Amino acid sequence: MHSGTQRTSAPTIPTITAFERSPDRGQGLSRDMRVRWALEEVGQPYNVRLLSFEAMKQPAHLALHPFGQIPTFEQGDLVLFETGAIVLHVAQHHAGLLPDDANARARAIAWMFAALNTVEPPILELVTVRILERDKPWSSERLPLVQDRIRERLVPLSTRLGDAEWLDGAFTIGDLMMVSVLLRLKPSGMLGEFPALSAYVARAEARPAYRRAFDAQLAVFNATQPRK
Ligand SMILES: N[C@@H](CCC(=O)N[C@@H](CS)C(=O)NCC(=O)O)C(=O)O
Repeated sequence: MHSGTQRTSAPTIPTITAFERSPDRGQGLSRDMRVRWALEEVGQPYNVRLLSFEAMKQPAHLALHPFGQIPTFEQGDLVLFETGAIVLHVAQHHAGLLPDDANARARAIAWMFAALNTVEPPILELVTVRILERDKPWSSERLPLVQDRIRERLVPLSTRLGDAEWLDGAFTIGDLMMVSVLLRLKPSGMLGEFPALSAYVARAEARPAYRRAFDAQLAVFNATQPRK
């Protein structure tokens, strides 16, 4: 909860941005999902402003997000971009996603950075090879190299997790971000090589807050589908 700042009015409900029509067809892989999930975990209601690809590159949105991407987070005078920063902000202002103990809190933040800086980059490369570079003549040659780079991250991650429920004690933003990143591997089937990590992801997906966030973003996709 907030401390140290005097509020003259009730805190406003935050607004996040998301794709009007998500390229993943509502599978929960767009990055607004992480922010929705964090907000659901802490019980903070939120509004969503949907954007077309075109609108994301217009000055109005570029004023909020320098790279013209989603998601953004607006609350009162604060405008944030980057999911790591948004999720950390949410966790720092509500109970539930960071431990009280200072060292455990620092470790949870370290796991969040590990998800974003160490595990996500090779996973994004796989998405690039499988989708954006699919038609390139060297794509099939590059694929195994990228898959091996992912394994170099998942083997030690799986070893560290062992048979624990979460990465470091209770569920934290470290788990929320790590699972969000690992979920991007689902379409490739690679997660299946790591039973402990598959079970870890499944445990997170079973959380009621995850389900609510998933259903909310799927409802957006379904609502924007042309009627047959
Ligand atoms: N590092 C950024 C990445 C944001 C990002 O890549 N968003 C994607 C949607 S999942 C996007 O807006 N893509 C469209 C584009 O880059 O033009 C974050 O974590 O917020």
